[in-house]
Amino acid sequence: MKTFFPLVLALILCAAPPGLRAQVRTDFDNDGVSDFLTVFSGSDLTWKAKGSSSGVEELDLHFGIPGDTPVPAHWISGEPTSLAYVRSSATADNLVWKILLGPVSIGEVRFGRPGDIVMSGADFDGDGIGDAAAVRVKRKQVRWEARLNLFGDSPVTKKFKLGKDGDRVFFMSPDGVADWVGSFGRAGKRKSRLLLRNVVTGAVQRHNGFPRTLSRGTRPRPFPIAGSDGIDLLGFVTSDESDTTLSVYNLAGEEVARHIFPGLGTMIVGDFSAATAGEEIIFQTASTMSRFNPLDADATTITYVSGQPIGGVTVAVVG
Ligand SMILES: [Ca+2]
Ligand SMILES: [Ca+2]
Repeated sequence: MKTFFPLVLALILCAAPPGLRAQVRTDFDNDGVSDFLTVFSGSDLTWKAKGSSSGVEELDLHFGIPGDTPVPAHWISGEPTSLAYVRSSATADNLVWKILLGPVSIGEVRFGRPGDIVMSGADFDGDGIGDAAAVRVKRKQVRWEARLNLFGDSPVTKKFKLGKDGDRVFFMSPDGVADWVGSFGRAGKRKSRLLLRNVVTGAVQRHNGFPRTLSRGTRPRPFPIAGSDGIDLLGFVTSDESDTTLSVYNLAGEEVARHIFPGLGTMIVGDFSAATAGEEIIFQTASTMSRFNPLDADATTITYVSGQPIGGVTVAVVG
């Protein structure tokens, strides 16, 4: 079976439609399926991952301290997913990104400023290597700084404006080729709108069809969920006292799936099942864990794993 498996995997990859995003964001055993990554905060940060093929612990590493923001991604060409975190520097006016390059080798990059919203898990130029963004609001404008191949040998920085104060920023792929940065907010009194910008070409898309409720109230931040064609859907999470609701929209502003998870907890996204098309959601409460595929619209209870789940997409304020 050992020799058979890579062949099957190769066939699946070849059969994928052109342009399908090949980047599986947290894959340590390199089988093309996301592994379940958790961190434990103690005297330091302990990272653990269970391999999707082997089911055994692929890693158990101490890296970073509580308060660091985990940003694992496919940062290095030819390597599986690398562990990394962002830390606000007390002495300098910038953020420090650290990556674990080997058992004792740590790389460091300075990018963004304390208080920025930082993003990882994106691939803005579509080369399969992780890119990063840092976002801040100044004079009511949303100012973006993107760093292509952040931990690579020749990173490229792009600066631009997109969106306005009050928007929720994130990234997603509208074309299945590359991730575009997004700014989601109000459009007049009746609608919500999504602005997308291709970081490399500067092309901008405007999608006006979203219902107004999505940019009112708690204004949930959208997050990307890859569909079967590699084009991302938008996930929105809201909660009341007892339940957590995931609503999934396409770019036309149509709700394509909705699921109510009993309880409150943490949701992450990844390609956690090869059996269902596109990416899945994993939802963890204090005592239960389930997996949900928006296209399949079926939720499955899965074996509980403790620790804080870390998805392959991070959008978080650091500082
Ligand atoms: Ca895997
Ligand atoms: Ca890239």
